[in-house]
Amino acid sequence: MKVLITGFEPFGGEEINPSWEAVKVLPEKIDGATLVKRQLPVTFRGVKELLPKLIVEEKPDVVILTGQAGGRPNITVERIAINVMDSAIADNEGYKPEDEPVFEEAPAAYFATIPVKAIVKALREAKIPASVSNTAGTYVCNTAMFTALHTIAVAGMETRAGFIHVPFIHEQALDKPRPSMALETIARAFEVVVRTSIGEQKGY
Ligand code: PCA
Repeated sequence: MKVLITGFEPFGGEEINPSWEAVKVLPEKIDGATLVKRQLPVTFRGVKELLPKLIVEEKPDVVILTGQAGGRPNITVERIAINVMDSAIADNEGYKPEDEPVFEEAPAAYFATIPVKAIVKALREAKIPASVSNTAGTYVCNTAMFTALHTIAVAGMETRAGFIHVPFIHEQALDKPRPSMALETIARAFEVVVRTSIGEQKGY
């Protein structure tokens, strides 16, 4: 089994991105599955170019994409990615799309193919606050999730894919009254996500 797990570079004036910080500290193997860890750029163009290449080259059994959702208080497992790029802030190369499709010839949306509900249940059993999210937004994270699911669908692959949003870590929230979580907890959450995604049946 091979799991491609990604985190993002920092964006929005932050010095770190907790998603990549947590991916970095994961073990190389979880329950016999090999982890391929990659950092993604916070650019629409970058994820649309890089992710299809990575998925086609690595042929992972599971793709877990992760990103920061500053302001959310818990781990959120995204249920759906939509074919929209509509951004309130410019990405890391200054691009700020409005009402554009991710891909012209693609469906309106894709459901995650990792077991969303089972993951939330497993996280809660591990004493980690978590819930299902019904929107990954319309910024780069949604584009990454949509791109992964579209690539897999078009290629006819069996690969499961999904997206996990994480809160700020404490170090980012010291000077702002925003919810935060310990980095160790986020890393532990990712281990639970990987374990559940490789073990459970597809579906929600
Ligand atoms: N979060 C952003 C993009 C990169 C990241 O970590 C988002 O939620 O779209």
